[in-house]
Amino acid sequence: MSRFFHLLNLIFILYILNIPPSENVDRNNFKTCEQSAFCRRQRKYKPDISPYEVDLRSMKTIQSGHLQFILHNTLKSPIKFQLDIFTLEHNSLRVKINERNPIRKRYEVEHALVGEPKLVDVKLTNLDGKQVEGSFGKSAKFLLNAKPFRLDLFTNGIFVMSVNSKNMFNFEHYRTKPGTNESTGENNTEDNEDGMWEETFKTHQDSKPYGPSSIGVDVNFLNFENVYGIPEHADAFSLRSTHDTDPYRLFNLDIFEYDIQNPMALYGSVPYMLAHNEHATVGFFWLNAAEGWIDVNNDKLTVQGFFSTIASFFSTKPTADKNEVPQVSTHWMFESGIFDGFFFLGPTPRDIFKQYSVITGSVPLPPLWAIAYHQCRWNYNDEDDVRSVLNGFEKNVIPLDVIWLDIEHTHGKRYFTWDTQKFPNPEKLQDDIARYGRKLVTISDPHIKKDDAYQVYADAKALGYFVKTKDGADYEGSCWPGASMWLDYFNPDIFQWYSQRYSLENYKGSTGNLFIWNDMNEPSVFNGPEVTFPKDIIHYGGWEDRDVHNLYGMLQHMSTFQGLFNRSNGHIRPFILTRSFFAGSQRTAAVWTGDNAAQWSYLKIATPMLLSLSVTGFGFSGADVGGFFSNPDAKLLVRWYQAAAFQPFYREHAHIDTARREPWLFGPDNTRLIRKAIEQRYNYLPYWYTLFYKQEKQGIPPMLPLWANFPKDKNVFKTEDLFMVGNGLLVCPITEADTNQVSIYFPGENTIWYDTRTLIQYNGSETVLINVDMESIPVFQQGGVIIPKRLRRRRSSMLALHDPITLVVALDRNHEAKGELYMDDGYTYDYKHKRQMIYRRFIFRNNELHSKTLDFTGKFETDAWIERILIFGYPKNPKKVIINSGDKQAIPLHHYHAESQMLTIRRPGPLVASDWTLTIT
Ligand code: NBV
Repeated sequence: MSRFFHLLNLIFILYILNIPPSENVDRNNFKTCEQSAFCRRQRKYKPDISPYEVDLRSMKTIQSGHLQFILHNTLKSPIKFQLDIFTLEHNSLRVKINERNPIRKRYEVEHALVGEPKLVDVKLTNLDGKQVEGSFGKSAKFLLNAKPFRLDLFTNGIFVMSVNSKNMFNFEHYRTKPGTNESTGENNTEDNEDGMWEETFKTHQDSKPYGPSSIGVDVNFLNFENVYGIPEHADAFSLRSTHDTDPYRLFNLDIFEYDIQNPMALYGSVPYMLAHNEHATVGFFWLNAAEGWIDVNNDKLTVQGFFSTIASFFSTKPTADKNEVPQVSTHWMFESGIFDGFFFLGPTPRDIFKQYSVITGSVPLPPLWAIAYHQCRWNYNDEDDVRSVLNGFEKNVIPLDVIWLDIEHTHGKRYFTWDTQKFPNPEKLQDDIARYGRKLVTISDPHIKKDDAYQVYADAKALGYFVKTKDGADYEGSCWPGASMWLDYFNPDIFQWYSQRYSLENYKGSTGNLFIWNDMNEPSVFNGPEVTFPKDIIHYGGWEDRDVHNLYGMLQHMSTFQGLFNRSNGHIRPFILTRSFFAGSQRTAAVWTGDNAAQWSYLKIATPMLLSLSVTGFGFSGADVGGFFSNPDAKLLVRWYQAAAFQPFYREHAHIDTARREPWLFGPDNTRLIRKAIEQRYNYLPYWYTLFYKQEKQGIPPMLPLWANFPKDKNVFKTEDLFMVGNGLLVCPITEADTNQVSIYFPGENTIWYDTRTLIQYNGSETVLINVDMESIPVFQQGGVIIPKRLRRRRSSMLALHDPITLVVALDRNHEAKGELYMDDGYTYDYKHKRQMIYRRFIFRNNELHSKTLDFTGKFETDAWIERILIFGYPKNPKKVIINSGDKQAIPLHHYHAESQMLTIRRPGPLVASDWTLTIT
């Protein structure tokens, strides 16, 4: 009894404090590893010696850079596997392992890669018939050990990764069901293990007609202590050891009210992990779209036996007394598919970003407006509501680029339709929105309402376009519209057909100013097992959902992208936001972290979540500002606006049951603070846009962990409360309510950091207590970097397109700095096809600032000019400043502020597109 009252009391206290109990999610709806039969089997597989052996005599060179071997499981002699090794350009290696003569073909992932990876020659050495060594590229090497099967990888002569050194490679071949007539007669007790041929979870039965098919493998990162990636999890950036928890799960799910700091699956899956230490950054990507689980453990490798023969390759020598080096050992388990592993050998962070983007693609340059500020809510109720929100932005002089409509705008959750009571004239509404260069985004979910009067349903039904049950009927489940069906985008005809729903003709009431949000595409099925598809339903090609599950969301948003692309005949860059994603999704959609909550802890976890996404290719991602569930107080909301102003995708969004929270509803002072945060975003847009351009070209995400810029500074390998925007800005979100001081470690020996607000200078390699108030969060510019900004107030980014530029030159200890500026029309593909763009480099050296083109073929008409140059860390008041541009010379006014060491050059005047030199004497 007293316990009961204690609990009631606690709930009451949480209620008055407006703190929901920390456990939101109903975990019983989702499997643990123990409840997922293949995970259970794989996790406990730990033989002393691996039974897998490579027959080195079977080696065939299929072509230069592609070798093939036969691999045996010596405990199951008739079963043979094929091992393919591909040496790839950019210091990368691909290894495939598949059954040689399977009784059923195993699924190989489509749609994720950009194309067929390019091979490079390999130089082979056969070592005593026991090992094969292959050198390729600039500095990469693999060592294949035959008995047992083990693969070691080296970069620049350093031993970095090892596969199956813990003997956990375990490939479940397809087999006939024991007891059936065609049984191969294998006397294998494992075959009768529970969960191999059927599995029940809650009331759902998985029929498993093909039996066990999972694959497990250990991949170990030698001499590393930190690994990152494998989103999506609401967890730490440097992945935690899963010794005492479940493994990290990769299975696209809609987890209602997800908890933070745990390895549960979320909406998207990217089976890609990076490891970083002061010597190298490396990566491992297992291209597999089935359900996956990954154990992570920090342990030590004892350097004896084989490892002592290669001890000279360790980047840190094993200590004599202990004979040990640290390692992160990881154990990967997928339910089906093949082993298709990519090993990226870096060795620098930049190399890694490039290497992964060569394989899966990079985020294409978004339209400029898409990286500006977005206002969303479930729901803006009708046209008047939308207009009044737009007016609010006018009245309060807050810039805005995009307004969003959630599911209630449709006729009963029938996507591609409008609730005509609430939205009688959507075209007119979009034209009005477009008046200031703004856009509308509408939601389009994948569930199709089962209603013969709904054209999309009726047509798809007639064409047989829905995903099928195992018995061949149309699969029916429930979602927002009630009884629903799901399109099978895996079929190219259906993919095309769905994309055509977005044409202006088919999507009545849409205009060229409307863009798309794909939600619920894991897919979320309210009455399905774990709120998604049953694993035994069938997609195009006869594949079970088990094989392809994590691709479903990606295929929907790729098809949406195709639709918007075709709508403008390939002229205008589409914008799609997706909740579900897989490796490769970054090529066609931005992502957000789904249904977070209005709590400080969710603001805090947004940084590690976005960093994990960034380093795995998702440079265009964000979290709902303010938190989706429940109501943020003003302080939390302001802090969220301030942090997200420096995160790639910047959108305020809230649940239908929450109080309205447009920026002006929290009193004039908070309105001012929110305005200021949003304005900061607009001020830095030229910098952001330049970073997004670099991302398209080089795969470098705009939001970065500190180690990406300071790879040798060990103090930042776990940092997740600070992040960088490019190499120029160090950002410290404030994630606690009453903070008036934060302790910040500034990375980089010899680096100077300038507080962007006070211009106080800090030294790298020092930890400093910084005072904080509500005006802004701490943001520092790195000495040595030049950042382009736009400081004029405008209603939207597109209205500022040709506005003048301010250059902020932060000098390093040698009084030097450099930076870049990219510009184009902000919305078409003309920058690609017609080279209508400007890409410039600024260099400050020997008291001169030069502007030069980085791209001689580019040309973009603009009268944008340099309106102001601010130089931080300038040592003295100069006599004179001269600017030379072409045959013109000018002597602009300058002002020196001795205390802050800032030199301001007013209206220097050259056109952004021209070459010029500023000389200070
Ligand atoms: O469409 C309604 C919401 C949407 O606002 C949110 O952003 C999505 O993540 N949607 C989920 C479905 C309902 C969630 C409770």
